[in-house]
Amino acid sequence: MLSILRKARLKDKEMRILMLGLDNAGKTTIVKKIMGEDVNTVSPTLGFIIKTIDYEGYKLNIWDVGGQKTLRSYWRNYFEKTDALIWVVDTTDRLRIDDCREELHGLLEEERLAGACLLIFANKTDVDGCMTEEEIVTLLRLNDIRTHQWHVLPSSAMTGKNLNEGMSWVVEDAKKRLFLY
Ligand SMILES: Nc1nc2c(ncn2[C@@H]2O[C@H](COP(=O)(O)OP(=O)(O)O)[C@@H](O)[C@H]2O)c(=O)[nH]1
Ligand SMILES: [Mg+2]
Repeated sequence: MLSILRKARLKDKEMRILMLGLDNAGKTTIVKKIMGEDVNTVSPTLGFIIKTIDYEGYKLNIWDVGGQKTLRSYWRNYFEKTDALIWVVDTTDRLRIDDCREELHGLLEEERLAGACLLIFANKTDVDGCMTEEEIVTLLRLNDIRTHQWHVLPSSAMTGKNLNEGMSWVVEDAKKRLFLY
């Protein structure tokens, strides 16, 4: 049933993308940068923000949900009908990388996210001393993921590095999985 709904929406060229990760990872800044907005005026997200981006003829509805510990229990309210999950990691935050891994692997067990592909933005790679892509793969145990198609990209919401590449992967993967083309 869900997959039928999904197909119908894809025919309308609409996708629902859920942007999650710990607080301060750069989710809101990434969305702003993609939208061409000023990235120097971001404040912590207390609830959620929905932004619609037109991308290669697709209407991408991006849900940017607050990541503070107190808000994480509300994430599940946003799972329904998600086509893609974008997990944003702060590559400068070594202290919380274990917390980040636990939250991510917990999410992937959610039945309602079963059909979604997973893009991981290893963000803030413009900062010296940040963790490398290889470190992120190891520390987040990405190679253990069997349930979802995943892809990791080093990114920067400041310079815009790999943001378009990421959105493009998400759109291509969603199209492929639905055998519409
Ligand atoms: N250097 C650097 N700072 C970033 C980057 N992305 C976000 N930030 C900063 O990190 C902080 C948290 O960003 P925000 O988008 O609010 O994170 P969110 O809680 O995940 O939505 C802000 O001070 C941003 O300016 C990045 O790619 N590079
Ligand atoms: Mg935010």
